[in-house]
Amino acid sequence: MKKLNKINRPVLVKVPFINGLGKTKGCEISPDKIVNTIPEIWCNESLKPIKKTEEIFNIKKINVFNENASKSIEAIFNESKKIFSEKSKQKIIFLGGDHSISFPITNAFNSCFKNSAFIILDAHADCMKPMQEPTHEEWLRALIEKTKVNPRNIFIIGLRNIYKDELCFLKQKKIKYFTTKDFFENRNKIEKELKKFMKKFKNIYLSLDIDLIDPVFTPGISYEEPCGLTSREGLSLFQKIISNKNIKAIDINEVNSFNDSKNKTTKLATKFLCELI
Ligand SMILES: [Mn+2]
Repeated sequence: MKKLNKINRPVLVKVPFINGLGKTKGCEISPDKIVNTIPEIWCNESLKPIKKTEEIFNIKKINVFNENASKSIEAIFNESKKIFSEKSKQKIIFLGGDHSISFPITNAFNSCFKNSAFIILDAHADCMKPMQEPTHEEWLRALIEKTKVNPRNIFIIGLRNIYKDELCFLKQKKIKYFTTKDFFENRNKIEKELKKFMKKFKNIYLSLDIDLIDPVFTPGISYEEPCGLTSREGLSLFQKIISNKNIKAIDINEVNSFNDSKNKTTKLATKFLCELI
């Protein structure tokens, strides 16, 4: 009985990996910081009480080697593949690290689930020309160019500062993307499209870069991009997405604990996390 109970808890995987050419230093300590902040959240927004951390999540950690990106990427790919193949009935949550963690995890997700799809909430497109070991600014392009992920199965919301090359790439690959401006001008239409998208795919991965939110609410990030969503708007969008049963795995990344002030960003990420119980 006890064992069954354990299986039924959402799996929470710490991934303390950074590959941001030094600019994301501070993100590697965030998985521990976020987990340690769970006791500050007494209930989620459905007023479901948050019990002891180890009673609500089945916590795992992927061992990474921040001085060796290629070894780390391989370890994250292999470990997440193992976790996906356990076929948990609950959602699987990964805590970064910077956004580079999403390259090996989404690659593993796509190799474990047929016709998988990806929803990405991010201020940046992360579609710069990838290096051998894709950084947090390149992971999505690497995923499309180096793996079998279908670019038409990608849905991005929140873009507000991207390079010309990235825009060309998004258009050329026919990736569905919406800017922060689009979101505010056509929120209902985008949410309807999102709903349709989520109905179409049985296995969806959600990646949340915390810079979707305005830096006023999130001082603990590596690149500040003004005029983002408020924390309320971001959480409400997140709640709408995770309520869909086709969302099988989620990552929350780019919380930079070194730049944080009064634990604000960490606590916000923890609040997002607690919506998943
Ligand atoms: Mn990103």
